Amino acid sequence: MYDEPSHVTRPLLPPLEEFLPSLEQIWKDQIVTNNGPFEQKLEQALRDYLGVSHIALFNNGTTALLAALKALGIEGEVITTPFSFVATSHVLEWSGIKPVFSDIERTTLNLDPGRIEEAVTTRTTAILPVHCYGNPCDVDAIEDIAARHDLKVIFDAAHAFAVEDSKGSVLRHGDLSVLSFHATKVFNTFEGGAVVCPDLQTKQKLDRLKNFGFVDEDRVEAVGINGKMNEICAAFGLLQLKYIDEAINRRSKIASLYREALQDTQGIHLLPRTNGEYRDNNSYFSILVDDDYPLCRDGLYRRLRDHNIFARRYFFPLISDMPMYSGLPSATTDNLPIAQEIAGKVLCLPIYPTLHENDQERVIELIVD
Ligand code: T4K
Repeated sequence: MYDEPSHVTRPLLPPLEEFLPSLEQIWKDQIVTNNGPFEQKLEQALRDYLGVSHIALFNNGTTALLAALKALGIEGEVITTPFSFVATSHVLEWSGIKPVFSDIERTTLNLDPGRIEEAVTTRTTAILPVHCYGNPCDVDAIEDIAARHDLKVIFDAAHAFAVEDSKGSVLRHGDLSVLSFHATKVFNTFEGGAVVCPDLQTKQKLDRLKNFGFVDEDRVEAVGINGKMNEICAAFGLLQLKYIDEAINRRSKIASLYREALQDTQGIHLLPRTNGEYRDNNSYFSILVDDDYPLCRDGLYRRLRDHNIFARRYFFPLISDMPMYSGLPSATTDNLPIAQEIAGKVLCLPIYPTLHENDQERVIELIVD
C-alpha cells in the first residue's frame, strides 16, 4: 500500500459485478447509442440528483461546450479566464470566436468581476467563466454585468458537479452551465458531459445539435455535431450515482485532513473557500507554494514525483501563454498579473475516494518535512 503511486485523481469505479447486468441488458436490447433507454434514465436521475430543470447529456464536456455556444448563437468576442483547462478557450477558437482573457481573483481563482467590464467591446457577445476547482464564481456580479451589457453567460462547470450555494445547485446560474464527466471528475461516465439549461426549448435545441442537427428523419435544422452519449457510458453513470454521496463525503474527509495537516506549514498557502455557505465537492485540492517555502513549486512537484506521487500543476501554463493564444492583446502579463502569479505557485494534490490514508500521510510528510 505504502508504495502505491498516488495520482492527482482517479476515476470512481464501482464494483464490476454491479455493472455486468447493465451490460447484459444493452446486449439484449441491442440499443447502444442515439438517445437509448440508459441515456434517458441517466438524464432523469441527474435532474433529480442535481435539482436542475433540464439536462442534455453529451459524449464529453468539450462537445457540450461547443454545442452550448452554438445553441446561443455566440460569435465575435467572449470574455473568459486564462486559468483553466485549455478546452475552455479551445471551444471558442474552434467556433471562430475570439477569446478575451480577463484576470482572476486571488481568493477563488475565478474571473474577477471587477475586471470583466473593462474587457467588454462592441463585439462581445458572452462571458465564459469557470467555477475553478468547483469553487463557485461570484455569479450575481457576473450576471449583473451580463445584464447591463446584454451578454450571455455560459458557466464552464466542468468541476462543479453537485456543488450548491445557499439556494441550491450552482448549475442554475447563467444561461447555460456545462459539466464534464471525464474519468478524472467527481462524477464520471468514462467520457461524458452535459449542458444544464432552464427551459425545455433550449434542451430540445441542444438534443438536436448533438445529433447533427436532425429534427426528424429527413430534416436537418442546424449545423450540428455528433455529441451523443453512448449507452455503456450512460449505464455506468447510473451505477455511479449510487455511490456519489459516499464519494463526495470521502473527498471532504481527505480535504479536511490536508487542511489540518498543512495549515501551519511555512510557505504553503491554502485557498479559502469564500463564497459563503455551500455544498463543496472537493474536486481538487490545491495549494500555493510561496517564496518562503524551502523549495519552489516545481521543486516540490519533482520531489513528490520522485516518491511516486503525481501531483499536477492545474493550471500551468496559463491558456493565454499557449502558442495559439499568446499573441492576443488580452494575453499579456500586465493584463493578467494574478493569474500569472498563481500559475507559478499552484499544485493540486492527490484527492480521490480510494486514496488510502497511508498514502495521503506520505504526501503530507513530503510537503511538511
Ligand atoms: N473545462 C474545464 C474547466 C475542464 O477542466 C475540462 C477538462 C474541460 C472543460 C473539458 O472536459 P472534457 O472534454 O475532458 O470532458 C484531465 C482531463 O482529461 C480533463 O477532462 C480535465 N478537464 C483536466 C483538468 O484534466 P489531463 O491531461 O491532466 O489528464 P490525465 O490523463 O493526465 O489524468 C490525470 C491523472 O488521472 C493521471 O495522472 C492518472 C489519473 N487517471 C486518468 C485517467 C484518464 C486515471 O487514474 N485513470 C484514467 O482513466 O486532463
